[in-house]
Amino acid sequence: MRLFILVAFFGLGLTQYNPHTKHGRTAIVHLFEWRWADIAAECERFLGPNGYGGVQISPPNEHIVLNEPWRPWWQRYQPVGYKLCSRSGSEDELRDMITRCNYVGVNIYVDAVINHMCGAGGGEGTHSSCGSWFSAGKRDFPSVPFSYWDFNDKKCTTGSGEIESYCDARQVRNCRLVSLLDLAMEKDYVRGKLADFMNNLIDMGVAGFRVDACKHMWPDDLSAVYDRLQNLNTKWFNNGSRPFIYQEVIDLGGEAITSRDYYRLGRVTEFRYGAKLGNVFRKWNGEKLFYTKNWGEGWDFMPDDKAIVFVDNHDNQRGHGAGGASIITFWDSRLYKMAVGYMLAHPYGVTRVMSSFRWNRNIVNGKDQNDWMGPPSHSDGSTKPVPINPDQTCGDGWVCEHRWRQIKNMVIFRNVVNGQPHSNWWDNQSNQVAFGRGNRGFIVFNNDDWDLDVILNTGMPEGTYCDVISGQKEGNKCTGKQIKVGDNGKAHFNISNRDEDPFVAIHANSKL
Ligand code: QV4
Ligand code: CA
Repeated sequence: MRLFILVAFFGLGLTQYNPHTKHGRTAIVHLFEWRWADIAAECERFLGPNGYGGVQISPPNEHIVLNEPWRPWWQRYQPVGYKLCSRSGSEDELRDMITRCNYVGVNIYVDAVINHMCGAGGGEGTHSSCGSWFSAGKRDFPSVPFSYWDFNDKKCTTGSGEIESYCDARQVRNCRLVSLLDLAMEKDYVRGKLADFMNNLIDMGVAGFRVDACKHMWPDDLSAVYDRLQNLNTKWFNNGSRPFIYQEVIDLGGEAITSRDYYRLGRVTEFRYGAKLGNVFRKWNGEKLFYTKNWGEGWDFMPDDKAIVFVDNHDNQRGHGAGGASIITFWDSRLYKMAVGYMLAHPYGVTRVMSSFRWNRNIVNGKDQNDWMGPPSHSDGSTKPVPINPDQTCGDGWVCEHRWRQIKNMVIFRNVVNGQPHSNWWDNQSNQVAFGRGNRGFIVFNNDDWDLDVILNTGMPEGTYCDVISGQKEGNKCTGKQIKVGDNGKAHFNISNRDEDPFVAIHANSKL
């Protein structure tokens, strides 16, 4: 009984670490800059049926609208207020999306921009996504309302009012990040407005929040806001469920602020994960795939139960934020499929898959001149819908990595092996490795410049399995390679380094 009470108590208290995904689903996808109407359709026609647990959406609240540059994607990281109309659609469309996704068991996580409002140079007028008037110069946002005394201008001690050094925690949290007007979050009034905004979304049925720019907010201020959040809507979630919180903190070491400062509040983005995995698959800095035998905490990443992991995100895929050149994106699709496959096969962390739009990448001296470009849009700046081609890929510049067969099938793999231990590791002391997940799944990578030809212990029951990378099981047929596992659990793998995708994955549900 005592144990039960203890478990029940912690079970409730700790649920901000739990994504509350349904039906044993384990991965979420960031549908970057998608319209609400398209996300609703995607939940029903693709994400639900293929076992995606949730969607991270772009910021849903009112944001600045910029002409120079023309409608950059990052205008949505410059809030003007908390009305719920944005480049992705209206409040009604947002509500409809949340409901329809919930009906098919796909959660919605909101990107919450609460550290700041728009840039100091954002001007004055109604150039905002719902048409609300504001004045950046006067620090006046009447639709909230926020005014001069709700900002940190006086508290920041740098000459420019900007963050000048990341070695000084007070600057990082009280000064302006790239000129963005910094909110005075120690104020009860400001905390209340932020909590109201988030509670409104909880009422509508969202499952949690990706909290933007947490490095720039004091953990105690964040804690005060989170404490005011209601439990999740019981129409969709268990009684007493706390909103899932994952906090954006870019910690690659060497700064005053660390990820650790935020563990007690919720999960935290593990940016070392994608940076290191990029080095490993690119074979930079002498990295080799076989060094990943102790991938996860063994690589000095944060504790497993605190981490949210991803290969790339909307910033570092275009040189924003940090993480640098090693980050692998859809532009390097062959490596990308392997890296995402590795992430999804490995038990560490809550996993997030990126889904991007293409832009006219133009790198000059290491910097992309077009890193600002917004999503595929009409000439009036409105975002284009996501058309689905007959072969199930997306059109009009939407990349839809989450629909790529190899990635989609690895999301299913992760669900099938959920809860199983990392097992049956094998490597060739170079860039060929294999591992299993108990007796439910097995994956083999060949990232060397020669063929792999080896008999391995898979830990799987005897049978013929369909490789879900080169193809997939369709009815009783396999459209890809077939792998025969003997009664001793052993199987023969042959992966040419010239294969379209030099890796193979089998799982309990791909058995023929
Ligand atoms: C510019 C200059 C300033 C100058 C100002 C004058 O850079 O020095 O003072 O003009 O007006 C955009 C522009 C930026 C501009 C700024 C304000 O890129 O040049 O300032 O707007 O007008 C995104 C983009 C930013 C963008 C911002 C707001 O990445 O480029 O800034 O949106 O539109 C750190 C943080 C981390 C952050 C990361 C990018 O610790 O938290 O940088 N990541 C998150 C989001 C990210 C977002 C923000 C935070 C801000 O993931 O997408 O920034 O909400 O590592
Ligand atoms: Ca701040």
